[in-house]
Amino acid sequence: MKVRNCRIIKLKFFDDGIDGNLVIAESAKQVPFQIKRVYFINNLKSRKAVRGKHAHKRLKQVLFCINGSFELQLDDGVRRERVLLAKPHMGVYMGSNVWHTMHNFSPDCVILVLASDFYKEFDYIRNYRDFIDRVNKKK
Ligand code: T46
Repeated sequence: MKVRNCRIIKLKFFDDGIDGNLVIAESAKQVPFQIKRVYFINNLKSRKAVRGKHAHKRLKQVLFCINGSFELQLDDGVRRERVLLAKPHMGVYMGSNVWHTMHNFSPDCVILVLASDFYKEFDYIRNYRDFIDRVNKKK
């Protein structure tokens, strides 16, 4: 991927035919950090729904779309990229200092997130100008 600190994560899965699929994510293996928190987002009924619109100072996450689809927009302050998540075993690793926005959710979309730390509001950068100032300072 062209955005800094981001990459595609492919999980191992077993296609058991009429018995369904089994998809596996292991901490510090396919997921490149120790998982401290898991959360999911569902009930995205409106096509106008938007989530994210922030970056994290230290948090690392891997996002999966385990049902339906959505579009993830990534921005490292220099490069931008849009990724369509539509396969349950295909995730996106997002390191720190990546501005991310999620939209174009299908009505059946379920997003599963594996995170490297507990929820900490002070880790959020919710203002885009502050984000740009921060990434410019790091250069
Ligand atoms: C990302 C997407 C997919 C908590 O209390 N605990 C938590 O673990 C989380 C994630 C949120 N919250 C509270 C904090 C806010 O008052 O729930 C509210 C909404 O949280 P947030 O603005 O983080 O929601 P999203 O869906 O816009 O973003 C979250 C992640 O922060 C983000 O990094 O990738 O989910």
